[in-house]
Amino acid sequence: MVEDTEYGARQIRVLEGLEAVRERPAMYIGSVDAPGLHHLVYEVVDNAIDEALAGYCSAIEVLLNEDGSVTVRDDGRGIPIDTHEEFDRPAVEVILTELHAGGKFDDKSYQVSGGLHGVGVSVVNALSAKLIVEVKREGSVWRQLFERGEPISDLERVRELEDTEETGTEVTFTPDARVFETTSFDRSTLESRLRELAFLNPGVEITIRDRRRDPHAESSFLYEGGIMEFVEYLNETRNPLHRNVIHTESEEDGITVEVAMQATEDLQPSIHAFANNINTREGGSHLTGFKTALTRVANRYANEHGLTNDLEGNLRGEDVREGLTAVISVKHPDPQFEGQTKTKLVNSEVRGIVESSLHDGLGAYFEEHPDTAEVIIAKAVEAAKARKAAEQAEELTRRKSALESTSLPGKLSDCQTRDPAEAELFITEGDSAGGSAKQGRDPSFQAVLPIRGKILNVEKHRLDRILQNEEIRNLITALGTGIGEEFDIEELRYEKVMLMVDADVDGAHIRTLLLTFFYRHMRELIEQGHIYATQPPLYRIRCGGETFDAMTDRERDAIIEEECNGSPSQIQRFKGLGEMNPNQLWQTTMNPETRILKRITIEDAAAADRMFSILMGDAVEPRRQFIQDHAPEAEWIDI
Ligand code: 1YM
Repeated sequence: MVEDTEYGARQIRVLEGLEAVRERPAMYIGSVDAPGLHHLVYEVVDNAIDEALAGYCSAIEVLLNEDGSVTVRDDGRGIPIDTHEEFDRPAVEVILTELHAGGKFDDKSYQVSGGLHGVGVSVVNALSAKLIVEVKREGSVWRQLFERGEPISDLERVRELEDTEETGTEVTFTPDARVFETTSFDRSTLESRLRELAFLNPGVEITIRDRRRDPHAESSFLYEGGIMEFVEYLNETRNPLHRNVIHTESEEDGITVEVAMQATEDLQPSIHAFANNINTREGGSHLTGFKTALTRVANRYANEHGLTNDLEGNLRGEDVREGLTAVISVKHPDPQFEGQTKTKLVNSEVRGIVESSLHDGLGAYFEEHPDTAEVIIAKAVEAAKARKAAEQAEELTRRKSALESTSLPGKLSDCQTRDPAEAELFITEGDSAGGSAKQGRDPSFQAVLPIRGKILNVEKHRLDRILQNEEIRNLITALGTGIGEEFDIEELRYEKVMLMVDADVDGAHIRTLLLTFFYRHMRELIEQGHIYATQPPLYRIRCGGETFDAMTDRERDAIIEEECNGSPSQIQRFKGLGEMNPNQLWQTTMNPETRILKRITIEDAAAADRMFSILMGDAVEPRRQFIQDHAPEAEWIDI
């Protein structure tokens, strides 16, 4: 047996060269699109975070350079430069060229970061056209250069340090355009993850500088209060019900558990669970433990103090979580991740550890702060009552739709195919665009559902109220999935659901309302990539018997200049979809051969939550600030 395992391990080792990484990059970093690209930065930053957790590094800098490269720098001990015995090469070279560099590096007991896929910096090297590492250590600066993972120089001493005590590591890499679909880094995507890392690792200062535009544009994140400040940050756009963030912390069997939470007047929960700094979007044992303890402590307190007397039965978990903002962070010496995106924590012992940690911590907090306990329970009781009303309303719609038997909404122009895999639904703004779409479509696989006016803002209403809205009911019936407890993605009637709105502010508002609805009540549709936004052109330009479509003002100018030598024969501006004739609408927006679609994705649930409460919630000031900050770059806001 032992021999077998060793043989297997050696085999794997041989196969897993950096060549394998270049051949199948997605296996190591998830994808070769924008998320995969940004993952490279996180992978390098993770090494610096590990060094901070070991207690040797307090500042990390990320620079977006003008030439498209990224520099990550820390003030830790510097990657070791002495000769690695097994490889007979400098340790730093081994770290950068060997997958999961083995030997003495494996037993880093403090290493809790590790990255989403935990692949290490050699993968970044393999996927970079160029990489430069500079280490300050032992009184000198050492440098080595690489191309596509191969060293193109030895590790060289480049200069002596004035301050011989100075240490640190700096990695500059240029992502390989042969590997990645895009090589341009998005500052706000990086900022959001770096801010999150700063919350999760209190005391570590993380700075990002974008030198591509303004050499001085920089953001710096340093939170001594850790995840308590994370909760305050998430609640800047919400209305807290009590002043202080509740915080509990404990350690058992080398596993640390930390929870921060604050209840708000809002309806949506905003609960984010992390394991070893990784955002476990698919949840897992830590989240389960959290939910169990929260429900149990709330019910016990409520019963002991007679707060649920006018309620039949106990509070349900979802009642207690309504409007709750919480961050759960566990650190585990050997975390196991599973799930579609490897973001579900499956270590089973964690469940009980988190449960008892919060049970004790929150129980004690409630006893010491009865005012806080009471507002939290009162809110949960209110939620329970609304839930019961919603259940009755749902029962009503169900009975109603049963009566109407095959009751697809009258406004839906359905497609002929009954195979969801090839069917598409276009949700259009207003009846006139709906009319054009209905005439312009290919009815064999394209359905059209016009939505009139503004649908209800679901951010501000509970499910019972939402279900009273006819436009929303039509939408739910057309999709076929049901909603709430009954939601079943298997019943989805269309593979692609397209939001087709005008390219103006009203269109953007309707799109945001629809996205809010999907995000809050049918999130799986977004997560599984079923929701798209169509991108109709703004201009049609004619010259020399040819027609060109332009999506932006800049594109229009480029076409006029390059295709029409400065003198087009006609420029048509489409103000709304309704202005296009059915044929134009088909050609520009609906024809799979020529249309441009944008798939809606959720990169970062915490950022998306915040974004939706900023855009759609009650608080006015954050929205004003957001609009002011983003007005110049507006047009499209990614979630
Ligand atoms: C910008 C990226 O990689 N920093 C970094 C990495 C290491 C160390 C310090 C380090 C670790 C140890 C000892 C140790 C790494 N070292 C290794 C290995 N920043 C960045 N800073 N001395 C320095 O773990 O004992 C891997 S990463 F394996 F060589 F020790």
